[in-house]
This record gives sequence, C-alpha cells and structure tokens, in this order.
Amino acid sequence: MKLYQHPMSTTCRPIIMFIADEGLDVEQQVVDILAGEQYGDAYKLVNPSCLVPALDDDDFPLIESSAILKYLAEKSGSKAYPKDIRARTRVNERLDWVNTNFYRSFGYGLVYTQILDPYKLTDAAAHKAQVLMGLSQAQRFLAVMNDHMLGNGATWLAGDDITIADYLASGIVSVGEVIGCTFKDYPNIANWLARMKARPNWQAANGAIQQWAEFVKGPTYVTV
Ligand SMILES: N[C@@H](CCC(=O)N[C@@H](CS)C(=O)NCC(=O)O)C(=O)O
Repeated sequence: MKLYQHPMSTTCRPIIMFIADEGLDVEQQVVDILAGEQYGDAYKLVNPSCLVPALDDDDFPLIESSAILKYLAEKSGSKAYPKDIRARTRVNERLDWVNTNFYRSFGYGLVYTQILDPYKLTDAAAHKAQVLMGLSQAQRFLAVMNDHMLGNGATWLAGDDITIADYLASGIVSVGEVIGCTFKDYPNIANWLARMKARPNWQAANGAIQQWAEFVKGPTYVTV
C-alpha cells in the first residue's frame, strides 16, 4: 500500500498521523506540490485532480482524505472508526461537516485567502472584504465546534474516544497556526487541539506547519 503525500498538506497530515498512531504498514511517497509535481503526467495517472493525498492499495486507487482515512481504519479494524451503526454514523457526520462547512469557511475562507495566491482576490479592497467574509463564516462554524461538538465536557469530536474525525479536523484547525491563530475565544477547541498535539506522533506528522509559518511570516494576518 502506498500513500502519495506532502508533509505540509492540510489533508495529508491527518493520514500521516493516523498511519503512525496505528502502526500501519504503508509506504509513503512525497509528491512535491511546491514544485508542481502534482501536475506532471505521472501523478495525473494517480490522481487526475492533481491533488494529494492519494492511496494505492494493490491497484485499488483512492483519493479524498476522508475516504482514505475511512478505508485505512476499516481495513485495519481501528477503534478510531467504530463499528456500531450510530457511533460510526456520528463519525461520518463529523467528517462531512469538517470537510465541507468547516474547511470551506476556516481553511479556504480565512486562512488560504491570506497566504495562497490562487485563493486571493487581486484587488486590495475586494481582498479585504473576502478575508472578513471568511472570518465571519469561520467564526460561525468555530462556535459550533467549540460550543456544541466540544461543549459539555466532550473530549473528542464524535464520542468518548478519539476517532478519524479528530484526525481530519485537527489537520484543518492546525493550519490556522500558519497565520498565527491561537483560538483564544474557543477554549474547547484550543484544549482539544492541545490533546491532539500531546500525542506522540503529532510533531513528526505535523512539524511542517512551523515551516509553512516561517515561509509566510511578515504580514499581520486576520486571525482567531
Ligand atoms: N478534497 C481533497 C483536497 C485535497 C487538496 O486540496 N490537496 C492540496 C493539499 S492540502 C493539494 O494537493 N494542492 C495542490 C494544488 O492545489 O495544486 C481531499 O480531502 O483529499
């Protein structure tokens, strides 16, 4: 089994950490997305969308971080993807929510509009409005995660134990650290992220966040 990944990628880091935490035997190949390797003919055969991650399990190709996490967890019988129908559906629900509402508003709306050129409007006034709109949408969904999903003393996003929803979500929440987010108004999120960061494989799987932060250091960013 082979994972095509890049260590800075928001959607690869959760899989890299899950593989490490579960001790899975998965070969990993870095696709240099900073140099455009994802658009080369060789990688297009792996993922025609030219994005990482992608998995190849004995000629079964799979793209999409959420699907890859589910596949690896199911195949390895991981407790992080419970078998009980309601518990599993709760995990699926959280994964969908994180991957759509939350990633769109926080990742694409607030973070990427400030540090990734393809997502920035070029007109300065329009860009400012774009970031403020991202901020307001991000705040809306951060409040849901903080007050509802992680409210009432919840330790993890989808029940009493860590699940693959926590892996995916922590990859996305932590990309906020690239622009200096501290989540000070969202203490339940900050504490949950600290729990994820205390896990032994966090730094090895997510260390590239600091590298990315160094690359984009300088401007004052709009943060939460
Ligand atoms: N929905 C996809 C998103 C994958 C994605 O956006 N990957 C980014 C890295 S986080 C990428 O490969 N970017 C390269 C590019 O846009 O050229 C997933 O969850 O796997």
